[in-house]
Amino acid sequence: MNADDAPRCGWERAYIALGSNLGDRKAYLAAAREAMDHIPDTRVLAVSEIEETVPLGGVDQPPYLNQMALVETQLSPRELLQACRAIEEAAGRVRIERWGPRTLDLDLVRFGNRTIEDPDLVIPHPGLPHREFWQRELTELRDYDR
Ligand code: A4P
Ligand code: MG
Repeated sequence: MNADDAPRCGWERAYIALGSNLGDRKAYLAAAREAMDHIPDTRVLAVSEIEETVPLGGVDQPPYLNQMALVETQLSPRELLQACRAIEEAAGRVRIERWGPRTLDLDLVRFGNRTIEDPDLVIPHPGLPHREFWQRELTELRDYDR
């Protein structure tokens, strides 16, 4: 049995990173927060401040607005990832180039205490140790995660 198929045990807490560097960035983040609150069996408990960050990954692209959301969910990690992808698609996200510019990117950073290493889902997100802004945002939300 892989970790994602483990029986559900009620509500679990997960962190979702929001990022946008194309178009009306603030509006994309606002729409994503609203849409996340409408994911079935999921509620947004708290969000961090929005911060503007220098693009990582070596592709020449505009600066990002980044934000972190703490959610509580009864979905599995894979179901939550699928819901996030549907929200990205609704924001008109087109995947042209890996690490490249995007209207909206939603990454699953943590999911409870789970560790998952599947080809299409890695938890905690492997970018976490390298992204200071994610670490700052997680620290900001720590008091809500009890
Ligand atoms: N995937 C595996 N694990 C996860 C996870 N925990 N959360 C898979 C989300 N997705 C996960 O993602 C590529 C594949 O990763 C998916 O098929 C999914 O199954 P994608 O969103 O299609 O492509 P991507 O976003 O271009 O690639 P990736 O590797 O997710 O890049 P990142 O880490 O999202 O980086 N600079 C700043 N300042 N701020 C940013 O937010 N973001 C990126 C994108 C680059 N530079 C940035 C920022
Ligand atoms: Mg991504």
